[in-house]
Amino acid sequence: MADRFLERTGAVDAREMRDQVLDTMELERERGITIKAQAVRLPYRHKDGKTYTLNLIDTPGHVDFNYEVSRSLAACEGAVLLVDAAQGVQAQTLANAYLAIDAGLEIIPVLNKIDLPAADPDRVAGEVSALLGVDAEQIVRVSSKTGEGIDLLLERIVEEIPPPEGDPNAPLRALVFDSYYDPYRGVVCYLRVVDGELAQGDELAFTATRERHSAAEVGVLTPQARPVQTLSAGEVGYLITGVKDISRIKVGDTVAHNRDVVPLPGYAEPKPMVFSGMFPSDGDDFEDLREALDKLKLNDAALVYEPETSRALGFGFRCGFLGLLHMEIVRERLEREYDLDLVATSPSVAYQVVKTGGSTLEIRSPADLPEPAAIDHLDEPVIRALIVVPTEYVGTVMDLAQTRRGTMRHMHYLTPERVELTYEIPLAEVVFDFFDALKSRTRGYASLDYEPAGYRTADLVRVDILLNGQHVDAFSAIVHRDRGYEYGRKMVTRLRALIPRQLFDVPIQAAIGSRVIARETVKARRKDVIAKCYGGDVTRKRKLLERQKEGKKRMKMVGSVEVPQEAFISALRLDDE
Ligand SMILES: Nc1nc2c(ncn2[C@@H]2O[C@H](COP(=O)(O)OP(=O)(O)OP(=O)(O)O)[C@@H](O)[C@H]2O)c(=O)[nH]1
Ligand SMILES: [Mg+2]
Repeated sequence: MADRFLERTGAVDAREMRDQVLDTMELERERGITIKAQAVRLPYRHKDGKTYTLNLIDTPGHVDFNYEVSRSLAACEGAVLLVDAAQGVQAQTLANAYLAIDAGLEIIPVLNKIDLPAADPDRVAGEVSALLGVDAEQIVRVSSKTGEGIDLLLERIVEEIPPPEGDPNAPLRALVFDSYYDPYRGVVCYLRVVDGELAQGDELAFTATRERHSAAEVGVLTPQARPVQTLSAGEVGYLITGVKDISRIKVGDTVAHNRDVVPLPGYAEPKPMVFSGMFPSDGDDFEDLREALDKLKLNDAALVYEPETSRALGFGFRCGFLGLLHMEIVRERLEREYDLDLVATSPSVAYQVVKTGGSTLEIRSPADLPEPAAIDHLDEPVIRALIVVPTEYVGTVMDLAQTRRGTMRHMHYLTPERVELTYEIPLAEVVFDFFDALKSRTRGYASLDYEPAGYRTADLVRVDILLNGQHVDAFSAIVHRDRGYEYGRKMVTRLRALIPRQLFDVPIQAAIGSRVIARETVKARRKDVIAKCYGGDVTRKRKLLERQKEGKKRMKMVGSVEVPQEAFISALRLDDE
C-alpha cells in the first residue's frame, strides 16, 4: 500500500517504481517482510485544490518488531490500520490497534486485498467494526494490487487525521524516533519536530544524553534524502550532526536549542527477551564475528551481546534478541552480509535467580546458574499472549496452552466466529515451539501477539550433559522439571550417534544435579587407521596420517575424549529442523 501511495502522489517516478520501495534491506525484500520502520514525505493534492504534506511511517507488523511500531506511533497523529480482507482480524491487528488507541491516535481502519477471490470484506468489516466501534459501512476497502480505493483512502487521511498542533514559534523540541548508521555520513537521526524550528547550522542540545552537536544537515525523505534549510513544527525529516558513534545518539531523545525545555516523553528501551550463544564454526573467525556484531549493532539498537566461552564450541558471544524472528534475521545477516558460518545454541530466556541469602541475580545462560544449594528458587519470564482464532479451534488452543503451562486470563468473542484469547504463558514455552504448534493445530488460522508480563516462580531444573563424566556446557538447558527427562534423553541419543568411537568406552549422561536421568555409551573402537593400509604404498599411508593430523586440529578435548567439533555443531543444528 505504501507503494501505491508513493505512486499516486508522484513521490516515486513510474520508471523507478518497483515492489516494496520502502523495504530497502536485502533481507526484507527477499522475505517480503518489513523489519525496520521507514519514513517518507508525500505531497498530496486533494480534490479541494490544496496540496497537503503527508508524513508516512511504514512500520513492520511482526510482534518482534513491535517497538518500531510504538516509536512510530509517538511521532504520528493518526494510523492507517490495515486488515487483510481474506484473513480478517489477526492478533497483531488487535495489538497494534490497542497501541494506537493508547497513544491517542486517530485510527483509519482499512480492508486491503479486496481483489483476492478469498476476500470476504463484509464479514471482515463486521469484525473491524466490532473491534473499533466504527460503522462497518465507513470502513475503506482497497486493493493495493489493482489500486482500487487508494484515492479514497488518501482523501480520508487528509480529512480525518488532524494536522499537527505544534507551535512553530515555541522553543524547538523534536523527537528522535529512529536512527541509523551511514558509513560515510555517520549517524542519521530521524525526527519529528513537535515545536519550533530546526535549521541547518543550529547548535543543538540533546536533553537525555546531555550532548551538544550542530546540525550539519537537515532534510526530508522523499523517499531519497533531500536537504532543506529548515524543518518546522509538524514536519518529519532527518538530521545529520557528524557524530560517528551511534551510542552517543539515543532514540527517544528530545532535540532542542537549549536544555531548559521540557523533554518529550521518550521510549522505554527495547528489552531482549531471547538469548542464544553464537559461535563461529571455525574458531579463527572469532574476531570477524565481533566486528560483524559491532557493525550490525549500529543499525539495530535492540541487539545485545557479550563474549562467551564454551568448552564445546570455543569462543563466541551470548546474544540477546527481541524474539525468534529477530534472532533468525540477525543470524542470517551475519552469515550472509559478513560471510560467517555460525553455530547457535538453542534459544533460551533470562531467569531471575533468588538466592538462599535473599539476593537476586539475572542469568542469560544456563551455564551461569549457581550451585543448587545457593538457590532458593527461580523466577521465569512470562508473557501475556493474545491469540485470535476461529471459534472451532478454541478447544484445541486451550489444550495446547494447558500443556505449555498457560493460564487463561480472558476469552472474548470478537464476532460469533472469532475469538480473542488472552493467556499468561512462560516465555520459555513460546520460545520452544509454541507458535509452530499453534499454527499446525489450527491449520494456520490462529495468530499470536504478545507482550512481557513479568516473572513467575516455577519448578525449573538445569539438565547437564556429561561426556565421560565431564560437563559439556553448550548442551545444558534450563527446563521445567516435567520436561527434564525428555530433554536429557534426546541429547544423549543424539550425541551417541555423532561421537566417534574412542580407545575406551565413553559414557554419555544427562544429569540433574548429581542425579543421572539418561545414559548411552559409545563403545570402544578396535581398528587402527593405519591397519587399513595393508600394502606398502607409503604415500597413501602418509596421506592418511596427514589427514588425521588435519582432523586433530578440529578436535575438542573433553577430558580425555576427543570429539570433532562437527559433532557438537550437528547436535545443535538438529534443533533447527
Ligand atoms: N492480491 C493482493 N496482494 C496484496 C495486496 N496488498 C499486498 N499484497 C501482497 O501481500 C504480501 C505482503 O505485502 P506487504 O505490503 O509486504 O505486507 P506488510 O503488511 O507490509 O507486511 P509486514 O511489513 O512484514 O508486516 C505481498 O506479497 C504483496 O504483494 C492486495 O491488495 N492484493
Ligand atoms: Mg511492510
